Amino acid sequence: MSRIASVDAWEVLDSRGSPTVRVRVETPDGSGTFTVPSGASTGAHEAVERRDGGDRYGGQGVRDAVAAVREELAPVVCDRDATDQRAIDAALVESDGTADLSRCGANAVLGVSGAVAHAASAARDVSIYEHVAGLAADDTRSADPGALPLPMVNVLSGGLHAEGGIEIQDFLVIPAGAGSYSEALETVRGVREAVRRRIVDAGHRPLVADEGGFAPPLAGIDDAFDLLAAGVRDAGHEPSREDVAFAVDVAATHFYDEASGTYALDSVDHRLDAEGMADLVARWTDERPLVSVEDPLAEDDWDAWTTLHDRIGDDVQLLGDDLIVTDADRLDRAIERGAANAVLVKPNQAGTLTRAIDVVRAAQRNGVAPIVSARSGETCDATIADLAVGLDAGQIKIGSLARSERLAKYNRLLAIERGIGRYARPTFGGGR
Ligand code: 2PG
Ligand code: MG
Repeated sequence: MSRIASVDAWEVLDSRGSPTVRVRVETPDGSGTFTVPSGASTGAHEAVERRDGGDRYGGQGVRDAVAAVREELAPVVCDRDATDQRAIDAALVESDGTADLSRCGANAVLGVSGAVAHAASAARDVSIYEHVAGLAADDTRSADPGALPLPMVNVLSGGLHAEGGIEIQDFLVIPAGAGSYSEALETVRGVREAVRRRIVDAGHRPLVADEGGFAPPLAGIDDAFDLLAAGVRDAGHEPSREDVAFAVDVAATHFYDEASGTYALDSVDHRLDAEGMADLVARWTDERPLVSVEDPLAEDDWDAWTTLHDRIGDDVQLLGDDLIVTDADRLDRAIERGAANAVLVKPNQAGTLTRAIDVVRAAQRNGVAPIVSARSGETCDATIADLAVGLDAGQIKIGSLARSERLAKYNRLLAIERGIGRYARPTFGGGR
């Protein structure tokens, strides 16, 4: 028992220089701070972040969300036991009163929820990942933390994260053959550096996008895969499912035209319908060591997801981000329909830590692989690293091995590795 004595909030800037909410929660036994991230390629069904509008920061200010924390949410949680995350999150959701948390703002609600977890772990004198493991314990799961997650790391960026680049948002590598988390980072660093060299040798500048991935001029999707494969070989590895595998985040909703039901993919030179997208993904999985495909179809095209899943089967991770938006009901629906076999987990899509934890546990119980993920707008808050370990998620997606808001999380995992040697070995598409 550690009663919350005070809650403060203020506006800070994220990795894109956009305002975001930072919250501090104090108890007599320990205090904690959490900073809310923010997406660019957001799903329509995410919990809604509150922005001020008006002139400040082009309308992106969060003073109203900060005021909601101080004036509305602080009185709700003060005097409550910080270690009872579930009760606190339920009270926050009830006080907001909307399903998508749009009244106070999901950025206000998650800010308090996250800071409470930090304060509670400080009060209990345990690491966040240990605290989270305790929060996730139930009849089928002990309170022990899990293994270090396998990272999927962005190397080439496009879509809304690199305007003017290729439509596909992320080309990532998964160092499947590494024997430990730290070895995985070393492998990825080698690949990223080799890709950087090739970009420079081709006469381009190795400029990075929102998540630190390179965004060179590329002739098309195959060109991107070829560059990735060449970088892997230059680094002394094999582009293969066993050594360095590939992943993509297509983020297809952002080039989907609802009126015509087609996907506008200039880089393959035409508009594709859902079947055309499925053909494209099937070709990639045949020709490339691709083990994970995120959002290859639009966020509400449920039937097309099921058809694609039936077609490519479970050798590949079919990963729902905008499709599921870390929402328990949409996860249920994806499971019922067989629409996906993996779910991206972003706490700010859900709006509270408890909701995010529940989605991970529901996924694990149903053989769906949870991948804990950062947003494209981040700060040096490293909480998701602890979440991945505490929940034994098995995989994590943070962005590239560049930019301090990304490295803060990779480096947090290196610190956790000093206490936990276990390293996850997921089977892609097969659940866990
Ligand atoms: C995604 C994320 C992170 P954003 O689509 O998976 O890469 O991007 O935070 O912009 O939604
Ligand atoms: Mg995504």
